[in-house]
Amino acid sequence: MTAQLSRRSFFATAGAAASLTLLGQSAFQPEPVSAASLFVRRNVGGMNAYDPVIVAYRKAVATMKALPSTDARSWSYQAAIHGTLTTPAQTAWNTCQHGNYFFWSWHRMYLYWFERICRRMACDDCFALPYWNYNDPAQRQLPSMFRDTASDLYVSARNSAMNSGAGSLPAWAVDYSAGLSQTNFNTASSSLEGLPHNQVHVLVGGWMGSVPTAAQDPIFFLHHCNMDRLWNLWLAEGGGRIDPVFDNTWKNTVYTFFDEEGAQLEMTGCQILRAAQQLHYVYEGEPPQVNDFCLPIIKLPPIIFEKEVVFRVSIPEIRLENEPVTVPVDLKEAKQKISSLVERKDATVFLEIEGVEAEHQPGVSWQVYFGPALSGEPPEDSPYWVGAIALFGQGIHGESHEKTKFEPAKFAFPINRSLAAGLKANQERWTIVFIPRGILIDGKPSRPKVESPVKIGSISITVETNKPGQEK
Ligand SMILES: [Cu+2]
Repeated sequence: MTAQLSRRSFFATAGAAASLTLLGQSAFQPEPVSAASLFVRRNVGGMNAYDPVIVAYRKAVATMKALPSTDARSWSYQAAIHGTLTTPAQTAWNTCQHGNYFFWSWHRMYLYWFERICRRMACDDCFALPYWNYNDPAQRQLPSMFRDTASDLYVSARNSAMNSGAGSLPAWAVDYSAGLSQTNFNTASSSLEGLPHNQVHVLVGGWMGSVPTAAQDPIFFLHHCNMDRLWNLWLAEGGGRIDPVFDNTWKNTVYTFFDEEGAQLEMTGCQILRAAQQLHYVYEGEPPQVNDFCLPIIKLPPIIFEKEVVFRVSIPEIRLENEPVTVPVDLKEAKQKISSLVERKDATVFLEIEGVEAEHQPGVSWQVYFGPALSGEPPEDSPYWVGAIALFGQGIHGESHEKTKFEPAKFAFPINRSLAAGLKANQERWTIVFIPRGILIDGKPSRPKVESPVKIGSISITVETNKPGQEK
């Protein structure tokens, strides 16, 4: 009885918050939350098809699929909010944010309202979305209930080996330590968007590999819960990590969604900073959430980040196809400067790869190596692996339309570790190598065929430095 009462008061609170939103976000006040009204987004690892969370999600998916597509709570409408090629576009369609600093905030809002709709559709007041923790070596296959062809969670438009269970995500594609170690919000968000986010989209493949279809696959929401969880984990690392609460555009840009009644509403960044306090959910197993606030008295960030180009790599025309591509880099003239930067604690050096584009989804990821000339494959734990390129959201001509204009993709890989190792070995001739990669099949690396070659516009070495800003 107590639980039910608190649940009802939760809905009342959330409803009040939603209507205040329409009057302007300044009126929004987070309510204190009691433990009983917190929803827990659980790890899907270890769940089976009969777990109440899975049963409820299945039911929600089936119910949403049965709604007419004009209903904003229907499966197809919800997926179209993320992206669609269907025209004419309805309210809120194609509003997903990729390749910019709204990536985390927009997807958090999207998951929140989607989850509330699922809760209603499943007639399960306790329902919360599960998350897929593919960083756990035991969870690199697609969760089993999503591979059951009789289930509403099954989609045939995926990499067939991922669907059969023979396929699994390789460790390099899901190791998010490089992203978590970045202290600048923009840098961290963009790094984690590139890896694991883009990697998982492209390697699960099929609908997941393309923005206009990705959210039609029920696994999308478990993948994005994990990305949302990584936002909390990133903040919990401390060390000056903070959300862009100093940035008016980030704080006040308004996005449109629909609630479980199908009513349209609007939301801003300031309303979703604190998952537990404002949105009433936590992730199973996460450290205590960090509570950032949009306070008007904050003038400047506690840390100011600045980025500058150190060295432009002169490159030939690069086309990434089925074979590895090697680009020689002569660092002689920049060596002094780079060695001094690598020693600084307040500087991160990046290999920036820009102007990345393809006609269609290549269906492949390129692992990027930056180090001495290679004879054969470097070992998996080589310090010279710096990241991987998988296109999702940006850089694909065939996915642009009048609502989402084409933009080339860009990637920035931290290379301090690689540079330190190379400089220690007194190395002057460097190489960048792009090696096409796919999923593991029966535990062994596969080499899928590249479906659309990738062009690279420019490569440079940049440095991001940080210095203390104004006291809060
Ligand atoms: Cu995504």
